[in-house]
Amino acid sequence: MSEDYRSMWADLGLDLVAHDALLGVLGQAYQDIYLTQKNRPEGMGYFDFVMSEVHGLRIKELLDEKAAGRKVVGSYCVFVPEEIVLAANATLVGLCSGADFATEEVEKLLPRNTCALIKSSFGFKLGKVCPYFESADMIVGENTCDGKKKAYESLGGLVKNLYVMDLPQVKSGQGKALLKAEYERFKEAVEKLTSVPVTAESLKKAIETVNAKRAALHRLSSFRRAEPAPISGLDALLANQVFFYDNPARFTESVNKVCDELEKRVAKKQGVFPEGTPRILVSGCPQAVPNWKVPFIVETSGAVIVGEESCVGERGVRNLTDETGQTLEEMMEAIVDRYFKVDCAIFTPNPERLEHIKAMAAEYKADGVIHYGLQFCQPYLMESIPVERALKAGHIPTLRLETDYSTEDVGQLKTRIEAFIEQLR
Ligand code: BJ8
Repeated sequence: MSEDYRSMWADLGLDLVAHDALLGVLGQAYQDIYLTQKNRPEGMGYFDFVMSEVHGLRIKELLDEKAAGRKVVGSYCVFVPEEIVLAANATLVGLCSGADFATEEVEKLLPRNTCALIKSSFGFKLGKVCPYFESADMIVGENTCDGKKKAYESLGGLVKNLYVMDLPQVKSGQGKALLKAEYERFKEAVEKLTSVPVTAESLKKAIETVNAKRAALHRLSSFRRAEPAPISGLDALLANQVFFYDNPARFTESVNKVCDELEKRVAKKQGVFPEGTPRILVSGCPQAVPNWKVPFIVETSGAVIVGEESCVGERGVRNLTDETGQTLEEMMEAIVDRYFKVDCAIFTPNPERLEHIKAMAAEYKADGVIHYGLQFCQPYLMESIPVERALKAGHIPTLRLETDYSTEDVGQLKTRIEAFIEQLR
């Protein structure tokens, strides 16, 4: 890493020794998991570059934007509307929450039986190793699951500008009204942060920008329906993960470049794995960078992942925001409509999610579904039981996993995943 980056990280207040250790582990994991894959589309080279610079060049870009007067907003949830952030002249970034860090320190603030994702978000802050967190002018928390909701109370004591967004838990008229009121309140908060009012013009442009990102991922997903699948699940997951970090326009262009290649591969029936490789749909909790544990095990055990029913995946990008609104009010309404459709397990009841899992399994011609649940995540673990029952009743083989970010259970997971894949052949 260049000296420039080191002084940049030091200025951000990172713990350089701990950060070096993190980058070392991350680089090795990327090498072992990603760079050992065969038949990757050439366009994935861009994403390799992004990952190699995820704490370097991208942070420098954000700091340059800040120097030019733009603000940076960090978030942990797909309910935080990027359209509003962009329209107020700020950049939205996802915050690190995909690896264990500073666990001992974290467990002084959070109970041990807190999900790995929440613990990780604290670990990156307490361990001073997330340059996104330290670059952010505002951190947005959201009242989703109980774990996050209560954890933000503690996080508030660690950061200067934590903004907590309330979210509905029921898909009712009242729930939608709450979301609308909260998005209006959020808009005002971001406008106050940036001193830039959201206008019909800026919001229209922002809606188009974010829709284009989502549409590029839709295009990528469409090729994963082909048999043989032209891209690995690991690579597709990486594109979905980079969605939360990269410059939006550049991300869209880079995904579309990969898609151009995939189009040719599909025409030539060129798969990343041989024809007949069992096809898996993964459903459940989000898999944030660098949480590649389960997809790596699946794809080194003789199967290919063809879709992610997840917020880092199709649940997060499935719906586009209607672009026909002309006034600010119409566009805000369209944003509320779009986000209110997200079928996170924090909603009760949440029947749409099961329907989406079934529809995705059919669309992507999945031979089986792996339900990915993070240990102590009540919403998804609770839903996984009726989901498994319903899928099995529909003759869709299903494997329910409960795991965390450690490597302790890799052997056990591999045994269960291999047995499941065997059953699909
Ligand atoms: S919209 S899925 S990104 S809340 S894994 S912290 S649910 S205990 S992440 Fe999520 Fe928004 Fe919903 Fe999506 Fe809690 Fe579960 Fe942990 Fe989770």
